[in-house]
Amino acid sequence: MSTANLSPIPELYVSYESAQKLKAEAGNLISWDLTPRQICDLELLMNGGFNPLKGFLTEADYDSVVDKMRLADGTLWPMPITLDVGEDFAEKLEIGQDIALRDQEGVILATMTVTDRWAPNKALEAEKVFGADDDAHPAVNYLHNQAGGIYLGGPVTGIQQPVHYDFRARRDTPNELRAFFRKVGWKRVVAFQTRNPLHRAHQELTFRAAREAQANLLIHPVVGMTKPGDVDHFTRVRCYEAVLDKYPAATTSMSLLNLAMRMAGPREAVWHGLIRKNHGCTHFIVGRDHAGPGKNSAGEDFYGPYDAQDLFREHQEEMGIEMVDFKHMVWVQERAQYEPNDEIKDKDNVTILNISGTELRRRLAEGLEIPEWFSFPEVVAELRRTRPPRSQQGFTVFFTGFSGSGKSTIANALMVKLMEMGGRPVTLLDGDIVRKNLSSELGFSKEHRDLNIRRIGYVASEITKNGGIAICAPIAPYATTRRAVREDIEAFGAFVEVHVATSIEECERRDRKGLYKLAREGKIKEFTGISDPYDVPKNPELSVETENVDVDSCAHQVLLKLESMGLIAGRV
Ligand code: PPS
Repeated sequence: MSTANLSPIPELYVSYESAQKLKAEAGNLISWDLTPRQICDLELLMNGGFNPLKGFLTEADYDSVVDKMRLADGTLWPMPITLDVGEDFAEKLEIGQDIALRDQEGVILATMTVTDRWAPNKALEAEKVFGADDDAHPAVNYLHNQAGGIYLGGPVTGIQQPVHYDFRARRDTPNELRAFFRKVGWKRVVAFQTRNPLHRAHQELTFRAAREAQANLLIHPVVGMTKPGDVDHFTRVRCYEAVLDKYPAATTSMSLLNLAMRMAGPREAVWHGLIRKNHGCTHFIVGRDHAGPGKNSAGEDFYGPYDAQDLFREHQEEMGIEMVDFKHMVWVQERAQYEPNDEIKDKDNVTILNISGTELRRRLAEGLEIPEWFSFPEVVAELRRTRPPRSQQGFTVFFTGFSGSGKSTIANALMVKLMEMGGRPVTLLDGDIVRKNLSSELGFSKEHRDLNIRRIGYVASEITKNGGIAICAPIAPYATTRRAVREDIEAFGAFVEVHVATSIEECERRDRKGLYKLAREGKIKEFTGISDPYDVPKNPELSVETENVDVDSCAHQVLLKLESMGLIAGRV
């Protein structure tokens, strides 16, 4: 019967005195401003959550992890933990040089000796680690569209933990948890990883897992980075706190983990297991489609539903943490209790009820009832507070199309119609208005266009977050940038992409501003559709034709779409 070895594990921090000295010296080093994901990784490197790693992976370790889930010395490690930087920054460095790693406010958290610098084969990393080089996978999208082109590797010296102002008492380092388990005498602990609010089915399955493993229970939610679109961690932690009261305090505890998830399914499950082992746990619950990233660009699942359990089982002995497989719990109405779906013998004679994540989101979005058997009233109240019905949430309508396609005209008409309806403030971020007020220094290179669109996206996401309606009408020629903006906005409300599909020939024929003529004469360079690319949207929420259709009808089509999406109701 496995019990935990709860002696402290190595951290990368130096003593308080050394840290003060090092911090002063590090002020003179070239410094790298860490991205939010890198801050999460660094925290777990420094506090031993990623033990046995001693820093960001070297090239040899990276190659080996990508290829066979092992460090170069053969130790099992499934996830490349790499420090990605831009080429300009990488070029400034000498091998062997120390750099300072700063958080986003400029606080020095650590130093790193750069022993390795290389340009990774990202397509290979995507294939091997995430199973496909497909941007529909959130981590592959991150790899190609957000991560820098160069990786730096080398040992890290920890100066201080990243600062968290929220839920401080609920965050524990591996050694703090180990000390807690020692103190309360918990020798067997089963960890439950989650990125979702907990409902009654989760409570039942965690009870069962603890009973099966004869272990205490650690609810160990991820509060670092999860899947884009997830419920924000502030709401989730308030939900967890409400549910925690329903567990016996003597056998259950909760701690928050500042992990940046990759949604890498099977490899992620093994990684999660190793992290929990480092936090002093002996058992780990692995569910169906653990850390699943959703569908690929062909509409199919990236991984098989039990791939994660299979890979975990294969390695659990070596990992030193045992898997408890997650049962799919369903509500049996006649017996008024949750039971594992595959253990119900009298399926024909009983009523089996279940509400999927998608169905729950729909009910919240439409303000429909959420039954008592499904969740706890406190959890539902929290979720309703942050997710009011769609008709009361903010949203963004994002028009895209060629210059002169009619974006601004339709956007203006839509704005007036929405203002006539009332209820929510409406802001128009038209291409020309934005270029005048937010982006006056920018031109039309890819870099500048992207910056322009990211700025629009940022403002629209703030408007959406605060319950308003943002109408954007730039050209926005690049699909990856539009996707990035969509992700930023969907964290707070709906993103409605409207392709104003006027052909380039028609736009040129209209040539309202006389710009096409100038572009043809070569007097305007990089002109979209003439001498610069435009990625036609593949799956916009709506595509409007403007040839032989009046503006009022086009704007009305958008209104109908908004209505069908539940974003506007009879009386707002
Ligand atoms: S982008 O690509 O989204 O940043 O462009 P946007 O901010 O919407 O600006 C487009 C307007 O700028 C004028 N203009 C050009 N468009 C495309 N290519 C080039 N090189 C260019 N130079 C100037 C043009 O009038 C666009 O106006 P709209 O409102 O789209 O008709």
